[in-house]
Amino acid sequence: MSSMTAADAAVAILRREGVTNVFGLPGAAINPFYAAMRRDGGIRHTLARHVEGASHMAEGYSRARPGNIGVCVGTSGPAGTDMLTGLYSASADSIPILCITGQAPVARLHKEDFQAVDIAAVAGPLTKMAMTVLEPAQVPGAFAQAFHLMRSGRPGPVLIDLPFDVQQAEIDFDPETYQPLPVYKPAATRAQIAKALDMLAAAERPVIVAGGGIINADAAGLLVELAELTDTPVVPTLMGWGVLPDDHRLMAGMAGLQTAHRYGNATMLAADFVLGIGNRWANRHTGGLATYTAGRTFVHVDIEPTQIGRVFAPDYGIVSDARAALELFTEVARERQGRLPDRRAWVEQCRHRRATMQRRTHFDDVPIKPQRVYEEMNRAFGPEARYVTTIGLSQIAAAQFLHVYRPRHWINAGQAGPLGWTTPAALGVCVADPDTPVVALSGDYDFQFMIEELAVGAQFNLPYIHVLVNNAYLGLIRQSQRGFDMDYCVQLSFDNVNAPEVNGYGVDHVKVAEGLGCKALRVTDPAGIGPALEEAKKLMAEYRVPVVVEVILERVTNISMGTELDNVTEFEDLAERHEDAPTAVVALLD
Ligand SMILES: Cc1ncc(C[n+]2csc(CCOP(=O)(O)OP(=O)(O)O)c2C)c(N)n1
Ligand SMILES: [Mg+2]
Repeated sequence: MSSMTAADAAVAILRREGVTNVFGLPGAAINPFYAAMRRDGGIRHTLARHVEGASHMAEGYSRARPGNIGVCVGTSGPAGTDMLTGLYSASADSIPILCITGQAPVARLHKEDFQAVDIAAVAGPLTKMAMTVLEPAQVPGAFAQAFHLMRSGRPGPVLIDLPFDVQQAEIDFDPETYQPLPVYKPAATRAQIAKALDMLAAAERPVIVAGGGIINADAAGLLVELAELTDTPVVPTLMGWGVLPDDHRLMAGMAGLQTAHRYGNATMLAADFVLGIGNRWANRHTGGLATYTAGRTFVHVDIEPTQIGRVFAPDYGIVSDARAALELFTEVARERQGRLPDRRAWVEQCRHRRATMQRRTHFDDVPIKPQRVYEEMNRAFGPEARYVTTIGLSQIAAAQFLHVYRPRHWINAGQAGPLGWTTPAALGVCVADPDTPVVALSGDYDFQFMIEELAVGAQFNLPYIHVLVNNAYLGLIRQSQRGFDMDYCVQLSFDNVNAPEVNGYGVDHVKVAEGLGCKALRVTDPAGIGPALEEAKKLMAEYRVPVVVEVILERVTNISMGTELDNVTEFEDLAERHEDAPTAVVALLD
């Protein structure tokens, strides 16, 4: 048994639990923890420019690779409150991150000490555990429990708050014999899986709704196997996008009100049976429940027991980790080979919808129409690209037009959608996986929210390409204000006295990005997008910093969206010939 500070013990546990990277920003109250990290010497620290940025970097880090747990560290008071948005976003999307904060000394917590805030109480509803550790000897147990909780059941974030004197106190702790706690994951039984497969077999037009839980469980391969064994079309959710490649014959498209395909919604509405796995029936996926559920039978598989029946009552619910369920699903389906229904006609109908119901992307207009940007991105980036984005018309159009081929290659703050998320999350992804090309996508407002984090990419040599679609508008809110017949407080345009060349679009993003140490290009002509993306790849390789490609868009383009799966408004011409949607995965049938 050796004596060490509680902060040393905390760092030793981080190492034993596999942590190699943290994202943070020091302050006086967390200095003992930083001193312990320095003594340890084995943890790489990325210095954020805003503490909220550190929390989203941690999210990006967790989302990029199976098993990763991003850690964000800040001092007492405002550092913790800044990280709340990351905790919310992580908990909403079932992502484990560990947030560590400094705190005022225990004896002064109730004295309104400088930067003393009850962060554990504030973070409570956003985490699986939020704890101010008052006894130094509890520190090892608190950290062990944190990792146990983050990995067990529905994954999610934890906050540990360490008072200054608790960090410094000496405790007895033996890192050599420290053992991570067992992880709890409920598993379906054979009888449950057999019943669900009976229901699938009894249906005529089944689909699988594949959610982010499958990606969390690192079980995308098994999902594809189940779809192929039973010949069932798959509708990925926004969080599940990438579980099967977009060019797979059973990819039926995404369903929903915004981030969805016309053919995805049509197939969903034509289905008579839905097997949901690791999904949560998000309202932007279902739209109105009456339309979503009418005439359909539902089986819902989820790791969190209280998720079953939360949004609507399924016909049958199974509490299970997605991997455990899919292992049994594939096993039982394999045993039933030869006795499963022939789905060829239904699969062909789904495929036909995919080949006929496409939106147009090919526009030559100047200013550029957003659809064209995604067409050019499809050309410039192949299956290896990892897309990172958050919210806005930019994100919605990206989901409608981009192609994703692998799990964790669409990294999106699906439920919380915090503006500013994209840049720090992309940096966290770059730290987690420096070998896979990262392409971030932002609207101008999302980009401006946490623009300072670009300096982190320049300082720590985290190269990625940031496509910035600039309409000088809070575009999504402008579009939603049509319902109020207004265009109020949503304009980002102004005459920039230093940059007349931006023609009234306001912020000169190229200059700001360059000022922060990055490379940046601006494109105003659709023919220039492709060459700019190729140039960006070269600049990224040469300078090893983020490269921003700003595309000046037409100010007003409405993007398809609606209120019900059968009531999505199309604003642009639909594709009629292949040349209208030349990068669509399935060639258009005229
Ligand atoms: C912190 C936060 N505040 C407000 C919103 C609401 N919101 C969603 S999209 C949006 C506008 C986004 O503008 P931009 O990033 O330029 O994208 P665009 O829609 O123009 O493509 C706003 C204000 C939000 N998602 N997050
Ligand atoms: Mg905008």
